[in-house]
Parts: sequence; C-alpha cells; structure tokens
Amino acid sequence: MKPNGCSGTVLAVDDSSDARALYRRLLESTGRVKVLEADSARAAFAILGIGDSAGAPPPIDLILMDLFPGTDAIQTCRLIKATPHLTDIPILVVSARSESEALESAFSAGALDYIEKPVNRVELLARVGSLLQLKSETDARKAREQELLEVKRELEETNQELRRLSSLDGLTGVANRRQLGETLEREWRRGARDSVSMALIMMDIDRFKEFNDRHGHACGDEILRQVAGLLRDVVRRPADLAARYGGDEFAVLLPATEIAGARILAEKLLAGAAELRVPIQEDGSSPKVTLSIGAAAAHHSLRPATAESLLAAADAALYRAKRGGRNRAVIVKVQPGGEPREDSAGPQGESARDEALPPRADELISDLVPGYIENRRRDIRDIQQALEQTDFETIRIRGHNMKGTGKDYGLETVTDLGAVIERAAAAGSRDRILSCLARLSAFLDSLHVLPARPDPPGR
Ligand code: GH3
Ligand code: MG
Repeated sequence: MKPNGCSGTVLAVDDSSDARALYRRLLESTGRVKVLEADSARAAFAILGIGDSAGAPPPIDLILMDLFPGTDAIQTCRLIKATPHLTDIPILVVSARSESEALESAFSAGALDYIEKPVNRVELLARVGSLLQLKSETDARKAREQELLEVKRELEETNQELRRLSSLDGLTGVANRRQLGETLEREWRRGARDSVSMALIMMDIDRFKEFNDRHGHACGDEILRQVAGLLRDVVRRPADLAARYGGDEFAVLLPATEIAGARILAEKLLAGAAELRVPIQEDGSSPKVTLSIGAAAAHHSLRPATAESLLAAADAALYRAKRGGRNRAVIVKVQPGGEPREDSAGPQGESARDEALPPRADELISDLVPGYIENRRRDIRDIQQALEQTDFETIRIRGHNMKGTGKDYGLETVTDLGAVIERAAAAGSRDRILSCLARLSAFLDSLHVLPARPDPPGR
C-alpha cells in the first residue's frame, strides 16, 4: 500500500533500533518514502541542522517521533517548532495508550497527529501519507508566495522607474512641467508653514525658432540639452528644482530663497549661456545661445500671493526681458497686494513703476484710450465667461490682442498681462488666467485718464 501516493523523506526518531527498522521497512516498502533514522534527540538535531547557523531547511518532510520515556521528546518537538527553517515539518508522534499525558504535552508542543503503539501498518501509512500531502501543499503554497513576493518587488521597481520617467522630460532629462507644478504647490504649502520667501525663475531661449530654421531640429535639440546641462551645473541646492516648462522654456524653483538668491542664479545662467559651445555647423557657423530670464520672489506670508501668482509674476518678468531686448534678466518681488515690483538691483534695472502712471498714448489716439480701457473691462467679463465654458481658445485670442495693442495705447501692463494670458490659455492654466484678470482689473482701476483734448476752435 502506498501512503496516499505522496513521496518524501521521513526522519524516524526512536531509541529502539527495532522500532526504527520496522518503520523503515513499512514505509520504504511503498517505494515512495525514504527513511532516515535518529536514535536520540541529539542525533535528530544533527540531522535537522538545529544550531546550524546557515539554517537551510533539511530535506526532511516528516518527523516520526516516539514519545520515548526518559528522553525529552516534548522538548525536542518544541525546539523543532521554534526553529524557523523547521517549523513547516509536520511531527507525527508514536505513543502507547498509557502515555496520554505525554501525548497532550506533545500536541501542545506542536505535534500534528499521533498513532498508537503497537503500530498498525495501515494506520501508519495512512497518517504518514496525509502528512506528506500536507507538507507538499505547504511547500507549494510557500513557493507561490515567494514567487508573488518576487513579482511584487519587480512591479514596485517598475512603478518606481515609471514614476521617475513620468516626472522627467524625455529630451533633456530635467524635470518636466508636471513635476514642477506638483513641487511648486508642495513647496509653497511647506514654505507657508515655515514662513519663508520662495523664488521662481522662468527662462526662454532667444530666437530659438531661427536656430531650428537655419541649422535644423537636431541642432535645436542639442541646444535644448545643453541649456538643461547648464541648469544642472548651476542649480545645486538639493531642494531646488530645474524643469523644462515646454518648448524652449525652462523654469527653476528655488524654495526658501530671497530675491537676491534668484538674482545671483539668473546672472550665472546668463553668463553660462554665453559659454555654451554648440557644435560647429555645416556652414562653418557656431551658433551663440542667449537666454531671457524672468525671476520673481514672494514671501509666503503675503496675501493674496499664491504659487500661481508667483508663476504669473515670473512669466510677466520674462516677457519684459524679451521686450527689453533679450539676453537679460528682469527680477521682480511680489509685493503685498500681489502686484510685482522690480528689484532695483536687477540686471536690467527697468522701472516697473510706470505702471501706475497715466497712459502716454500718442496724442493722435489719446481720445481713444477711455474706449480702449472700457473694451479691456469687457475683455475681463468675456474671459471670465469663457473660463466658465472652458473656452481657452477665446481667452488666448483676447490675450493675444491685448498683447498686440496695449503698448500702442501707452498701456504696457496690458501688453504684459495679455502675453501672460495668451500663454496661460495655451497651457490651460485657469489659476494663472484668474490671477492676471485680477491684476488687469486692479491696473485699469488705478488709471487716471486725462479727458480728451477739446477740438481746437474753428474746426
Ligand atoms: P523668442 O526670442 O521670442 O523666444 O523667439 P523664439 O524663436 O525662441 O520663439 P519661441 O520661444 O516662441 O519659439 C519656440 C520654438 O521652439 C518653436 C519650436 O519650433 C521650438 N521647439 C519647441 N520644442 C522643441 C523641441 O523639442 N526641439 C526643437 N528642436 N525645437 C523645439
Ligand atoms: Mg524662445
């Protein structure tokens, strides 16, 4: 008879060599079971590797243990069950009816089953068979668990890598806009707790379209990579984050940084761009790269300054740097009330104060200015309405038109804010648009427009 068709190795622990020989004969006659013998607890420990620091599980599937009087079989059971690499090996005890007390102790020490002496052959094979079956199922389950753990670990590694890749820009390897947005929000909240200043630099490569047009896209890509490399070199503090904002625009987030720190970094970036060496082109030219930079710093304690208003202020400063002739930085400090004010020591030194002065429109059109201002108020209402309908295209066109006309009417702030609204609409950034509308509205309210000059007599 075969023990339930299961195979395995049984360790027979018994001080009687006759008993061991009997077990060996009965079990091995099945052709599926191998028997190892131990005549004492000590011999069993040696086979099981108890005290072996390597702790590899021995090739034993079942322990057949005689509750031999005079030895400490119970203690042996306890020790086996307390040893991590042996704990899954089932123990089948063999006891005489008279040993019922010892049997109870053996079960509480971890034995799984028992057979009575004298041993009945059928019963022995049946019990050994079901315990070997149990052991093989336990081993299979453990192996599956181990495999699952391995798969889980691999998945976690893959997820981590995906998270890392999804937060990076593919071309340049710096953070992408998504990560910048998340980090900006997080750092702003953290900064609000610590009540410190935060700075943000926005920079854009000058006349980048021309590089692409004249030297090809591959050269353009190489310049983008070099500018990203420059950012990596210059931006060194662990909390700082350099990111590609999109196209040829990059951003640097500088938590816990005052405006002076942003200025130093902006100057390094301008100087570093001049040092960039783009490979010599087929026509023998070596393109020179310049950057326009807008930087803003805001103190978290300011209300209603927000992460978005910091972004909008840096964006507007960047636009001023472009308009001021490129290859320069404009640095502004977001003041209480949210209106940015230029840092007097900024590299460009352009005044931001003219925003509060009356418009200096050409005399020829000065009588049109009040109507122009009214139309901008209508723009504000229309943009608010378009926002409700998520109609960013209408907003983008309004921003574009403001950008194109404000300066002609002597209202450079309208041009600046129009540019920011245009970009924000293209990016679908609702908060930036709202922040610009608030600033535009405050600006329009602050204007004191002189009445149009009366027509000269006799006309
Ligand atoms: P400005 O000085 O006013 O910034 O002029 P610009 O020509 O740089 O104008 P703008 O910043 O609007 O141009 C961005 C250009 O960047 C447009 C697009 O052709 C180019 N561009 C955007 N993404 C990539 C890119 O991944 N690789 C390359 N080679 N060019 C790109
Ligand atoms: Mg550009």
